[in-house]
Amino acid sequence: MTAPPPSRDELIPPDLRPGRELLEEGRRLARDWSVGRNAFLDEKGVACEADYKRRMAGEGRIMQHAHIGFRSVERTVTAIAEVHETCAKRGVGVDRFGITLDWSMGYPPEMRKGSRRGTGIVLDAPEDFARITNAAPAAAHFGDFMLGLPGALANAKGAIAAGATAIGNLGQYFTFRMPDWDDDVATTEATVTALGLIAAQPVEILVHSNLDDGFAGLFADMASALGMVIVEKHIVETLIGARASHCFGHHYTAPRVRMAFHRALTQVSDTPGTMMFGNTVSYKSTPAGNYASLASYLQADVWALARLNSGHAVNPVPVTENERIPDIDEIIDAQTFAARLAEHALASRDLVDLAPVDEMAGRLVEGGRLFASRLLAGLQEIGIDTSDAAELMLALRRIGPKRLEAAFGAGAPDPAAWSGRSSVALAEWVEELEHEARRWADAVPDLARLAISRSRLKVCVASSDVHEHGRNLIARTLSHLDVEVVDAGTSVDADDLVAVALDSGADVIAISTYNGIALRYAGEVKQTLARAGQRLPVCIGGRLNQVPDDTNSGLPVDVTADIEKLGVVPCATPAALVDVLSSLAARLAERSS
Ligand code: B12
Repeated sequence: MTAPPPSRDELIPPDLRPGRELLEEGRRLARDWSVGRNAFLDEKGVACEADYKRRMAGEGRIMQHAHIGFRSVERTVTAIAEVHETCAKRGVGVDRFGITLDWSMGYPPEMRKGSRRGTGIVLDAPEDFARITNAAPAAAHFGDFMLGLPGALANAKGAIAAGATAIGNLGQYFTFRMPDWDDDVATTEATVTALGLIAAQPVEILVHSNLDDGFAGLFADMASALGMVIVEKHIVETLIGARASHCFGHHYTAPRVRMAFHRALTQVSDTPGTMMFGNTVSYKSTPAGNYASLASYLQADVWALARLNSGHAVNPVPVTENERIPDIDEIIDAQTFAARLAEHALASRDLVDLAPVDEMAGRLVEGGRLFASRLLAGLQEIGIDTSDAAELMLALRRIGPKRLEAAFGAGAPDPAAWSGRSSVALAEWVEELEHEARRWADAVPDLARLAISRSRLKVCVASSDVHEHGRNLIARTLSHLDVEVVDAGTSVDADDLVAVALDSGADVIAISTYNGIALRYAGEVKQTLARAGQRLPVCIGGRLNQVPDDTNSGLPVDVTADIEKLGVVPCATPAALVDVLSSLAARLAERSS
């Protein structure tokens, strides 16, 4: 390990229960909680979605996935039925629905009441899960905020009883943190017990892992992301006895990259895939422009599946994704678009030169296997029992993507590189981030840049949730402007952020927020500063919206003006923060002159 390796004691607290014990407890629960039947299983005449996927793949069908979830159960149930029926009338088959649960579902049930809520749906009782799985004869996929969080066991029970046979999202275990919840031992124990319950079921349940929700959105080398597939399969399939089904896509833009990663994935896993997620980070334009991004990634996915149908469904993301939560007709349009595009793509697939795809897939597989073997050997070296699912998972979560990649990455050590190592296949988000940060820094007029550099300013940056790219972009841009960056981290509670900022003597607080809590979070930071008798400038950017408390649509609204009224600076781009730094530098220069 390049940095001093963390010790076993630093990573594994004595009170963590052995994985075998947790799995046994999960297995015992299977006596009372077993897979129920629902509209999808009955209409398709299958025991589980995996069997349906194998059958459809065998018939060469390009399956379709729709992500859906509004605040209320009622609205979500009618929306699922409406999307499925309207599409069916158009000859478009929606095979499965991904249910975007609210992040408060990550808490144990007893903690959800009165807890803060985001933009998603809350399912209180197992019956609620069954209402979803019977809304249409399509598979319900419970991914977000199920496994990997403290509410994992309760959620798994509800989904299993409702006949859901694809349950996720293992990726979130490694990166997601619930506000005001720091007990990752309890989170680990709940998740491993739930995985034991899943593995003991009489029918095959796909344990879904969205790599982009996990470390893949944070690894600089795509070979590390593929290596994580191998590590997660070791945990879920070898140590626990369930089936691991991997999804990727948010961060994969270039058609060659999507096709190569899919090819590489099928060479290290034969479990039917859940879905290839839409390339949502490329949605940076208007709906009309986003249709081009939709076509670009969907066409590549259809070409990949036409070559080897791994059971993954394609996921046409509505073109309003970068604005807010899409509405029903936008979901229907995206599904209709995908079905028609699949026909065109199947007709043009023979024009595609697969050599560059296979060349890249080969590098990813070789690099991924190297990363996985180095990682497991390296953890054994520091005394981690890599045959114990709980211990291995907690060690990975606590070490984190940056240290794992710096220590075990397939590339050669390189201190100038994002992860401290050169990459076998550099992740597109890193290239884009470096380019964007340089562009925003170079856009600052020389005089302002000089003043900022001379005034030795310090900015405390943080993100209020799992979204890191905005925060990383700001940190990188500031370092180009010779501003000292104090990193307060990701998914930080407002009071912890203010504490870090004051302790470090920061001059400004810069927040990146995306989960529809912008006004509430900005307010909490201001109140905490006021309680400490401090008046630091606070800047906030990202998605400045929030779901109004008194709403039934559940869709977030823009809160920029309300944030301004708090005396917090809303920032549409990094330029707004640079303006704050310029005026601060000018005031400091005046004072010292
Ligand atoms: C990438 C992404 C993810 C990744 C994040 C990976 C990572 N490690 O960062 C993953 C897959 C993990 C993810 C998860 C979720 N996501 Co998300 N995600 C996105 C996505 C596609 C891109 C956002 C992004 O990072 N862009 C890159 C940044 C650099 O670009 P930008 O936002 O345009 O930033 C510019 C400005 O805003 C500004 N800026 C940004 N921050 C700051 C800060 C300061 C101080 C300043 C000055 C400027 C500034 O600078 C940039 C250049 O101008 C957006 C959709 C979209 N296309 O925008 C959805 C989105 C943000 N996600 C969304 C949601 C709901 C979620 C989930 C809750 C979904 C779920 N149910 O699980 C979870 C979050 C769970 C959690 N625990 O927090 C919603 C938010 C809804 C809303 N508020 O209206 C969006 C809009 C998608 C949607 N339409 O539903 N997500």
